Amino acid sequence: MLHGFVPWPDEFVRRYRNKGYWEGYSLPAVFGKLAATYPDRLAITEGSRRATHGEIWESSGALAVHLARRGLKKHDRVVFQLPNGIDFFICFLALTRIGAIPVMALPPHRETEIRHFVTSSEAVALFIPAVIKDFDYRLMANAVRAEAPSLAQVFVVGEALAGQRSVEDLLAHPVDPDELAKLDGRALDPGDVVLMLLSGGTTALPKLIARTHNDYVYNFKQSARVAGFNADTVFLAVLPMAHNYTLGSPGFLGALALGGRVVVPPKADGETVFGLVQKERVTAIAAAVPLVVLWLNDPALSRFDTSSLTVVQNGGARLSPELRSRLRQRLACQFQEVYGTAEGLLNMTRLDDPDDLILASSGAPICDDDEIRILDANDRDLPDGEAGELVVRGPYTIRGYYNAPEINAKAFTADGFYRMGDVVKKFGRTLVTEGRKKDLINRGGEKISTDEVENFVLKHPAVKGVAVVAMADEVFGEKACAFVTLKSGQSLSFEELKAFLLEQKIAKFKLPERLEILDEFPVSPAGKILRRDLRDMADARVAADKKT
Ligand code: DBH
Repeated sequence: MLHGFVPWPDEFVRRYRNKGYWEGYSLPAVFGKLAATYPDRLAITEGSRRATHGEIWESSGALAVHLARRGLKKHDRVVFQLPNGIDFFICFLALTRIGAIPVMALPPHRETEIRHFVTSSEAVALFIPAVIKDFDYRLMANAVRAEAPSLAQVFVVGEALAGQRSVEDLLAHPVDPDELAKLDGRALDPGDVVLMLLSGGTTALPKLIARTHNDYVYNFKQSARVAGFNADTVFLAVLPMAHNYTLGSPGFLGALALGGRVVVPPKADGETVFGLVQKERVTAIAAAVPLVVLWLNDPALSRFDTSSLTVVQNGGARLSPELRSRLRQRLACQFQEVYGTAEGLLNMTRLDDPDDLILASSGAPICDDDEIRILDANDRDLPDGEAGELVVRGPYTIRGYYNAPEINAKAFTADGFYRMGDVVKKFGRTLVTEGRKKDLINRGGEKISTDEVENFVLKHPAVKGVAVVAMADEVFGEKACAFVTLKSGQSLSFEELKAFLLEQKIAKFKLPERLEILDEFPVSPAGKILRRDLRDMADARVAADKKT
């Protein structure tokens, strides 16, 4: 077992096995079995490229052998930053087949974040694309490697720089089938860690979420069942495949595991997406608030035949009843709200729920053994219908972050319930999210840690104090607004702040989208910054700007 992983207590291990949630086989074994049974079944379509289960299994096996030869082994952490596509799945499977642990970074992450993932996971390797939209990931990788002694190898999908390895080059060399058989023959412990996800982040730096084969296979299979996925499912993977939602909730792994196939669009606009829905007869899309808004306002939508669609999901941030209803009407398919977290718990509306739940609720847990409670400020249980903090224990919810005992003491209750950080009302098993306890900004599903961004802003020499808060936005729901106090005689423009933050090599989605300079912060009698007042101020100023 990986050191630093927090296991479930024995009693729960027994329960989850006995009830059949933990089936006892590894994540790659799920796809090995599919490849053996249906080698010629189409798995992923990416532009003009198509790959069957057999082809993907073969390539990932060959790559696994090459990686093992180059020293990668069980429990090695590998920061994984690939864009959506066939190669994503081949590389992901290759790593998990040798028991190495992909740490799922996202394409927008930049040097500062990648360095943190490498350092905190003690990664020995990095998987990156070559260049996307003028950004050269290979140069970033070299800069990270120069400062991170653990990072021995960089693997590039595409052309590699000197000292790096191209995945295509590796795959051009055939491998000895015996060598692969030997490698695949080494049984993986299904109770061991298969991958690490990044937390939505309330702390200055994202925490690592270690998920096991047993729990993650259950996560994607069970959520796929709740989404009605089957062998006829054609799943459109439009959001990042490295994110828990599109990875395994149910995501592309859930669609493939139940026998369906996956389509990867080159872009997320209405024309592209619905052109592909028509062409590939897509049945399911995992969307998020900004995409729904974009699509519903796109006249292109009416030009395409979308009759193949059976379900459109929304995850990341709650979708309003109005938009749920419009989506259902425009696309003539069912709507499904997915309220989940990379730490585990997934809630989904059921496809046959009554309309009031489909249109207004946050769904119910996907497993009967998800123990959910709503707690007051003193950790006492609240009755149904009263808003409090949602906490959860269950067969696919972690018992602790990787290697983070101090954080775990706060993020979990003494009896092992994970604190979701959301303010929620419960009605039986159905949940309705109301707000949030933790300090973060939910930018259309993308979680931004205010703490993290404040630390970056504070580095500016003109800045004395800062508070980053959520401001309401029609498309994203929330965006970040930075309130700043300045050192005497200093000035700071919005453009200067943005340029300064970009110089710190962080993901663009974290940048504040408004700057307000204050003489001093509104504070409580105890001297605490009144963030609620700042949020109201931000909303008032946005509204005032709109009028002029
Ligand atoms: O926001 C999330 O992190 C999220 C949303 C929907 C998630 O992790 C998931 C489904 O699995």
